[in-house]
Amino acid sequence: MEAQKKIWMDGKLVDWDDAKIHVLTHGLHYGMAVFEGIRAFSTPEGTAIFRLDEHIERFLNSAMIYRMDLGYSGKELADACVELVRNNPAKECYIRPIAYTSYGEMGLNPLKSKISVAIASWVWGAYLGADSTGRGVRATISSWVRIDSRTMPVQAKCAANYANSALAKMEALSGGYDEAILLNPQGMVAEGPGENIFRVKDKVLSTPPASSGILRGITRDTVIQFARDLRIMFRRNDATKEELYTSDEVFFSGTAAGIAKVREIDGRRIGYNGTPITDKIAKLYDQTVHGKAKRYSKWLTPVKP
Ligand code: PY5
Repeated sequence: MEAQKKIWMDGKLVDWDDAKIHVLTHGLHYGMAVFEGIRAFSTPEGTAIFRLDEHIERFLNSAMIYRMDLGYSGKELADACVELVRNNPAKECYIRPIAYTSYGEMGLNPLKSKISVAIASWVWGAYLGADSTGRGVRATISSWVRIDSRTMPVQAKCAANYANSALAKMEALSGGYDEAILLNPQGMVAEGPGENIFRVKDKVLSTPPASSGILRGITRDTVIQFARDLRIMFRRNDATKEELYTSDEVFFSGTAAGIAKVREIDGRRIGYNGTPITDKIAKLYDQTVHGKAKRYSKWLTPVKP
């Protein structure tokens, strides 16, 4: 990672190298941290943040679920993201707000800890690599089952959830794949470790419903709105892994990953006859985030002073 200039910490912009925390920070030990992943893109009018309000709303909901009082309003946090990006050199970047239980108490009761909030930004290319926008990535169904909402709230973007994601990711990589696909405890397709998943069968686009135990992705919502506007038939429905294997097209969606094509799942070739629907959506996504689709300019928050 290349250092940027500033990181926002508890209300102030501090120098990149000074954004440090104590090793006994409570959240580091017990996973009590909620975070967001947001991107800023360059547009003809300068750098702009994509769907900032929706990301901040999800951040506040994650904090609320974990009973964390952030001490900042949504507007203050959104303004802090803008201020940070404006003060850092990158024209396109990934933005990571995080709230965590701070240093001071070590017991399992997080309610005794002060909550700290930080926002960092850095340059992050295509999360699943160059193949994700070209010929597609290779995925495998994980032996790890996606966490269940009876165990942890899956809608809260909590650091603890990502232990499950990391296990699936490591297993996929060590098997020679690029990414994992997790099933839920009912055996239905849930999502990737850090991405939602879509499939196309007989010209119908579909994705698992929120009740399948996924994170309700903001990119997922963007794709759903695109499908409506492009008049692509769309359904939210559960799918088994063999329904994925026999799909005409499969792709991941996420802030880090963007629209990432899947070309193979467990040795089964996907997209044999081209990927026209994925390509249409990926193209519109690219135009939208770069401020070249007027209809969606409401989703862009300009960063310029
Ligand atoms: N599902 C999970 C488990 C995720 O972590 C993410 C985002 C998504 C779906 C997609 O959500 P959205 O479209 O709102 O981004 N993952 C983070 C991201 O910034 C972290 C990835 C390392 O993309």
